[in-house]
Amino acid sequence: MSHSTKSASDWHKDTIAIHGGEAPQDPHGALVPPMYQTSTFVFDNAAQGGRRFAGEEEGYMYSRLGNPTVAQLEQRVAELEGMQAGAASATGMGAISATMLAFLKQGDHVVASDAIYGCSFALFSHLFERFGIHVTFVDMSDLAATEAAFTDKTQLVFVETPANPHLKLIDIQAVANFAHQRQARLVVDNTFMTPLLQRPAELGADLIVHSATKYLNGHGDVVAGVVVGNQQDIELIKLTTLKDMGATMSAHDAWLILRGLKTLPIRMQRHCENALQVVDFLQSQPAVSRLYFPGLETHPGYAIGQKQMRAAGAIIAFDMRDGYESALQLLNNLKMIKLAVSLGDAETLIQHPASMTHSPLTPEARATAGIGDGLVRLSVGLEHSDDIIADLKQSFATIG
Ligand code: 3LM
Repeated sequence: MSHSTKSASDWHKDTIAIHGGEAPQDPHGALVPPMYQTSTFVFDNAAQGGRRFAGEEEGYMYSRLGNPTVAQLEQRVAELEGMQAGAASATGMGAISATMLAFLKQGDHVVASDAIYGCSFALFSHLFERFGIHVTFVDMSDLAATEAAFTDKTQLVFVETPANPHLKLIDIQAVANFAHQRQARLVVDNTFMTPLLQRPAELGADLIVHSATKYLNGHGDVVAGVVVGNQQDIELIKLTTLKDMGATMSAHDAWLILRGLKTLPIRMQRHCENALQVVDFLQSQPAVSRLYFPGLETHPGYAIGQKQMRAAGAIIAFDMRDGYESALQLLNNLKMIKLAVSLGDAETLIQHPASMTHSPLTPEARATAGIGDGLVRLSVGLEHSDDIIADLKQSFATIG
């Protein structure tokens, strides 16, 4: 159900981040939309309740089936991504599972990038297999291998770019072409980029998923997800997997993310500026043997990034020359930077993918994906870059 009072198609993304999905004027003139913190909605009479459940009349019934605050968020993210509609979920994994399972049945096949977030890998490799859905993980930087991974049962293709944790880049347009030649849908996880830095819809993605826990909310106080796509696909997700499996978003979380989104454009700008400074510093560190950042010309996906990304983002990964022990030492000796998983918050966060975010991968899958024990991932926050660098510097100094 769209609540927009006017078309946002002419607005800049900075404006949509603030006004997208706006409901008609509040009866009291509240600037900020009220939070509809209610489980259920009262009908005028029994016939109206029946009409709403039958889909003959627009209106709310029960917050798992739809909520005005959540609807506003769904519309705002859809407009930011240049898609028709959105469905919000309790977590990013809730969005990914509801999206994938809405289009899959026993016997179907999925082509997925071999470089994806650990829980997406676990969902696809363990749970899907139990239900007879087979997933082929492929190095999608190899387009010939990607094309060869399709079968006549392939229904969905799943891409995360830049990939968690070491920013492998995939050519969205090329993969979309393969998918569409075979009537398969392309799902892109755009969590690391946000709609400000990468527009998968313009490159052929059919569905775009986000962990809204990250940059979209941006303040580290919500776990949430969202998927956007065309009206028909989103309706299907809402009416099947999201409604019946039930991982929907609460009004409170939607309200917080609507607030967070207002500053997304300026936050992303600062995140990216800070990341460039931190990359410069890391390049000068002898303890770092390899730096993964899409803004570096030495990055294997640099040309793809130039084509499809508006900036390199603010996630940096690096290998410590002396491996595991020195990685742990670096993490343990930081003073301001927080040792925590997640990303996209105001606070700079650092973590160890092999033992944390990507521990659900088997050691073999981690080796194939190049996630070594000396790999460290940094989510560059909004503090002053001098302070981020100073903290890293003092911790590197303890390694010797
Ligand atoms: C992390 N990532 O620290 P939620 N897609 C991507 C993600 O990075 C994530 C999800 C989906 C991290 C979370 S690890 C225990 C913490 C690209 C999450 C899933 O369900 O909202 O966590 O999103 O890399």
